[in-house]
Amino acid sequence: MSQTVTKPRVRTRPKVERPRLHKVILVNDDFTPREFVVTVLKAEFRMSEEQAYKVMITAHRRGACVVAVYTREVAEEKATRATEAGRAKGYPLLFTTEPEE
Ligand code: TYC
Repeated sequence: MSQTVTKPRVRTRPKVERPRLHKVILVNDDFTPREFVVTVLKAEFRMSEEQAYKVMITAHRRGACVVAVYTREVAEEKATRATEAGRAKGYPLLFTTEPEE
């Protein structure tokens, strides 16, 4: 006796998840000159003078400020380069990264 086996007609949709984004955070310190922070923000994060000043002054007043959001690799690369720019001048300027919720 022949049997017909019918597949359940349920489509499985492959789950394609977007990569989690990571924040680059500028941390305040008491030594790095304000103008240098602005210069680094403009160079590394392609910000205008006005945007860079706002981010710098927010970090200065509140202790830290989110600069931008990227994929993990790009966020880490930019944070490292920007931190290194400060270190090259002897400043303790620090950029960190953290995953977005
Ligand atoms: N607080 C520094 C000053 O008064 C300026 C500064 C701002 C340094 C933001 C770091 O992330 C920073 N010279």
